[in-house]
Amino acid sequence: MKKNFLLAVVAVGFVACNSALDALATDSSITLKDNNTEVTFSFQDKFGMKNWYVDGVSQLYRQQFYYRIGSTDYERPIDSLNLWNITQTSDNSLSLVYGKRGLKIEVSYLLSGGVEGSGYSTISEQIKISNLSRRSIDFHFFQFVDFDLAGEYLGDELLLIQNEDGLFTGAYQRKGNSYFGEELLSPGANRAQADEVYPTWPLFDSLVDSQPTTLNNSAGPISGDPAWAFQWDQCIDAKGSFEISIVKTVYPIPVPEPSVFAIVSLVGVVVAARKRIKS
Ligand SMILES: [Ca+2]
Ligand SMILES: [Ca+2]
Repeated sequence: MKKNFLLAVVAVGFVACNSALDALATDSSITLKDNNTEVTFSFQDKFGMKNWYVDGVSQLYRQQFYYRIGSTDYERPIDSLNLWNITQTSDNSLSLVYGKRGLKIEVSYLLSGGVEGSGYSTISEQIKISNLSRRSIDFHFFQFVDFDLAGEYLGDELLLIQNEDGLFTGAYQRKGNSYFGEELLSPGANRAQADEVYPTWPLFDSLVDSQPTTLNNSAGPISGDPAWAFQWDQCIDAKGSFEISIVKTVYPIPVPEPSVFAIVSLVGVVVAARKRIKS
């Protein structure tokens, strides 16, 4: 009886999975929606997360995750793995399971839009990397993010944040007097790189070339059309796993511009701005 029940559950899950995968064959993206926000996840054009529209304003050009096993191979986007499962239980959530023999990467997204007209929106991401093999693996995980706040690629300033242990725990980006974009990480990344993506994009190129990449730990501040990448270096035990939590938020700058903008004070300004928005 119990066995039959389990078989039934597996069968239902299989049908749902196949249905979602069939849909992907004709439409290689899924768009999440919540309140004032929508964001799109593409599976085949290597843009990953894109088109984060908050009250109709585009804020994110793209985000993609990459991985490398060992120190001599090159990085690959996670969507180069097999897409094993897609689960969407609501308009604002999505879970994707990628894998190949010996490796599974699960990424879950939750979109939390703000009230209409607030300009506020948050995306939470939970990543779980599982080593299915019987040997430990020297695993390297990369995240590439290119915010173009207010839909304009120029005019942004970016600063990456390190904690007292030297781990990178976040990124703050600002567009003049209009918007902040921020990202917080847990655990912090071992390495990072802030770099320009206009008129050339060496950081992005380094993640899609045929050489192993080690980020150079340049944290900014930089201005223009910045982007950043984080790198987690982790030995994952046989049958073990490693999890990463990421929270992104965008919101308008609600206070008059200080007479002299100092990006090093961004953290304090960000906290004040968020309190005002949430109150
Ligand atoms: Ca590379
Ligand atoms: Ca940018």
